[in-house]
Amino acid sequence: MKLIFSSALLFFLSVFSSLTYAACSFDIEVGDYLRFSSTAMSVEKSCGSVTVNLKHSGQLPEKIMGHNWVLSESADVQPVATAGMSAGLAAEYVPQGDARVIAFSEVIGGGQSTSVSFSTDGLTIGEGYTFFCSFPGHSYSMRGLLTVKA
Ligand code: CU1
Repeated sequence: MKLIFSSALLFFLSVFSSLTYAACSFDIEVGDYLRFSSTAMSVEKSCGSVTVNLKHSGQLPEKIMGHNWVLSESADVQPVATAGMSAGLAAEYVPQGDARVIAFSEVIGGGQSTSVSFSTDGLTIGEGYTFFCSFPGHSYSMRGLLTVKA
């Protein structure tokens, strides 16, 4: 009886965790520090569209401790971040019209929230994607892996 209960519990836990882990909508929090609340995301290609809700729970303004959420192929993070630095805050620290940028949110400061939605059509299962903050100097520590499942 105890074994059946444990198995049922494990089953529900695994269903629950797979539901929360490979989702189509994500809440990510940032603050007055260089870290995302999540460093790994798993999306399903069948989502069609994925939404990332970014919340800055700090107090510093965007000019000093701004954060955004940018997605590119992992190999493109460094060149995109460098180009974003030149683009400046008015361009959300993202190079305009750059095909290497798959999705990006605006830069927000303390107390602000934003969200970005993007299509999963252009994402390839098994490809390495990285999300990062393109505010100057942040991409080294503010980054995480995005995995695409079927
Ligand atoms: Cu940042």
